[in-house]
Amino acid sequence: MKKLFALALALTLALTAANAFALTIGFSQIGQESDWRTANTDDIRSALPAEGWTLIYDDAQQKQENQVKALRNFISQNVDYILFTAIVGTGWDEVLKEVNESEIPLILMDRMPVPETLDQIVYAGAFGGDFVEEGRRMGYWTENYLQSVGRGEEEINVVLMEGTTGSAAAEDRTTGILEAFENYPHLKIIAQQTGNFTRSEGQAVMESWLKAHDKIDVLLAENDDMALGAIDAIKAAGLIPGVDIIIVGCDAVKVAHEAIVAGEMNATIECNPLYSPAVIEMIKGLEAGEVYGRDVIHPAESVYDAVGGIPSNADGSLLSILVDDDVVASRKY
Ligand code: GYE
Repeated sequence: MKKLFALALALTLALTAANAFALTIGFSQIGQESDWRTANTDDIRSALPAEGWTLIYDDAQQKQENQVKALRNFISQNVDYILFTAIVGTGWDEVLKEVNESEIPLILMDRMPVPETLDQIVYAGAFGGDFVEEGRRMGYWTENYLQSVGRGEEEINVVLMEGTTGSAAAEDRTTGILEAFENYPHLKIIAQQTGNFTRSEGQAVMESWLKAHDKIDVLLAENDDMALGAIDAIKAAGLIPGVDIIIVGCDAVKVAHEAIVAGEMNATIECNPLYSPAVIEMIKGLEAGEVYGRDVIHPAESVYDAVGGIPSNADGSLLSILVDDDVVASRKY
């Protein structure tokens, strides 16, 4: 009898332990607009199931209403956690209230809802890039590079290609760029338009700018995909990308590194999409009863370029890293 009891106890304990980790996680992704997004999706979709967890993945195809539907589906399926990236900042109050009412822990990743919404909701944790700082780095890198090539006094025409309108990544990067530019009146933004974070729209917007403006000195693209699309347009117009027009991207995806080595792009500001180690650690912590703060946790990020050593932040302490073949080979995304 004693033996039987011990066996039953051991079995119960084993089942409880197994159950503690048999988690189901709903992941509402925004779409597949860029290399950054592909890396982010692949990372989560491979690492979470590798923990033995079930991942329910939903691709909203760039539509906010699809994300709202996905969140409601996760609630009705009573998943254990919801992992959520907000395609744009506003329009979430109602559905996130429903998530909170369901008491399913919410983990925010990448693009955040606007602060007014964040203030009203409960979330277990948040991970995302420091997009304002990334924008500032685009601005400071540009000025310090121009100074390094003796163009610090010249009137410079800049075109600013923005990401998806209303998204935290685009709005905040623009804020950061404009903040840095305030210090440098010789940098003039002559055109500013969205390329929606895609290569094809980046190409189309650049084509129209090249027709409308005789002198474009610098392109700031809020992601690398748009920069790469613009490079195609610049070549088609008979100009030399990276030489006739200085090109600064954001994300630091592998293809951008290759373009830098090829001399067609000048710099890219890093934005790390690989959140799975942090997300997994947080879920395990939450399972063990830990509590996390409400501040968005930012990964450490660098700046990469074709020359190296360019001061890339407000106090000049962050120096760009020169991209060579070894750096390209070491890129994970
Ligand atoms: O920079 C861009 C993607 O939200 C940080 O979205 C992300 C941005 C990234 O489409 O390439």
